[in-house]
Amino acid sequence: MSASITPPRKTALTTERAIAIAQECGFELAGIAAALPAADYARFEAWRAGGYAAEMTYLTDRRGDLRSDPRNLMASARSILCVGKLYNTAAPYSTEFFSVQEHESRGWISRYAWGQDYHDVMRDQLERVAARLREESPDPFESRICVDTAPLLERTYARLAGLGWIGKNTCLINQQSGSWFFLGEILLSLDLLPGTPPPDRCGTCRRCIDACPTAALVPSEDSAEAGGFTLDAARCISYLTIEKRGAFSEAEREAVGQHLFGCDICQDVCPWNGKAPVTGDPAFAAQHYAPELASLATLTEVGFHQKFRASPLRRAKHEGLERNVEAVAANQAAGIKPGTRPFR
Ligand code: B12
Ligand code: SF4
Ligand code: SF4
Repeated sequence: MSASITPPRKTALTTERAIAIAQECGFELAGIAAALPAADYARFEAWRAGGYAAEMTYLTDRRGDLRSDPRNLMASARSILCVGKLYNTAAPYSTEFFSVQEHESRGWISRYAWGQDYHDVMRDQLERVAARLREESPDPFESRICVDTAPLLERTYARLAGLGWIGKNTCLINQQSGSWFFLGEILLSLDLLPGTPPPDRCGTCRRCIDACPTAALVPSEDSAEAGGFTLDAARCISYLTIEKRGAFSEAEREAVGQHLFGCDICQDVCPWNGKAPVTGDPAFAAQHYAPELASLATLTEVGFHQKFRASPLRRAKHEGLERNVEAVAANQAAGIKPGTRPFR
């Protein structure tokens, strides 16, 4: 007669195990934050009340209000598994690239948009993490994946989870990894022990403030800590070239300089990115970063969708990219480079 074997009872999922699973699934950074309202929501309120959200109505209307509590996204949420995914590659920084004269006929696409669309890449990997957590947890649980577009204060919860501090350039910076990483989250109905935010390491540095060509990093009225800077989207090249719809004013057109999509300057100059590690994920290999304008000027609507089907450039739409190409071409013809015409 053979003895029946009882499988060992699974032990409850711990923070350490959840972090290890996230790392095994391709996220270099991971940590846990409590799924509770954060004091930072007041910063978000002050920011949008100050008019710094420009025309991003998804931040100023009721969809923005949902950011007050992560449980608005999933009522049973108890913890947030916050992850960071590196996207840096060995290709040059925009600040170096445009110092070379023969590159002046090109336009800049920002670093985060050189490979595949991170929304898709991160969501697939987060689904794998959620499946692994389910395999290992003795208890059933609810979960919800967020990447960028969900109404969640992603930098706030990533900081609370211990992934980095908020720099004066407003980016989340990690002491070892710099700031070239995307953020994503899984809301969990499990109780996991939260991490601890690291200290601010900007100190007296203000390179990003001084380098921003449009003076978009402005003193923040709600925060005297960390140098107290915030971002005025209406002045930011990233906002103008990605989020803004419709024609540019002359000042906006001059402000974008050589930027076709997004802007990297305030991260290029950051000393914490001086030796930033590069990603090993082929999804983010540089497919394009400083195209000749001529190669984009003749793109049709159909051609745009074929070329950028799986790229973050989809966000600007064909008409947005067309506007940006025309702006950069006009700036090159007039000899306007970023920083030569402050946007004030
Ligand atoms: C709207 C938006 C933009 C806008 C506005 C950016 C901004 N700084 O607010 C524009 C279009 C300009 C933009 C640009 C970029 N973006 Co963006 N964007 C967002 C989005 C959708 C919302 C951000 C938001 O709520 N802004 C309002 C301000 C008030 O919030 P916040 O900057 O997040 O600040 C919060 C905390 O950091 C904290 N906080 C702020 N200051 C301080 C100071 C102290 C001392 C403390 C303790 C806390 C604190 O309180 C704030 C409120 O919670 C997030 C995704 C998300 N769901 O959060 C991505 C996100 C912030 N963007 C991202 C990226 C990659 C970019 C670009 C690099 C893309 C590019 N190359 O062009 C640039 C970077 C420009 C910059 N310097 O921020 C990443 C940032 C990753 C990181 N390591 O920080 C995110 C998280 C998307 C993602 N899922 O990866 N973006
Ligand atoms: S992304 Fe560019 S324009 Fe925007 S704050 Fe940074 S340096 Fe300034
Ligand atoms: S450039 Fe300096 S001040 Fe700006 S985010 Fe980096 S360390 Fe902080």
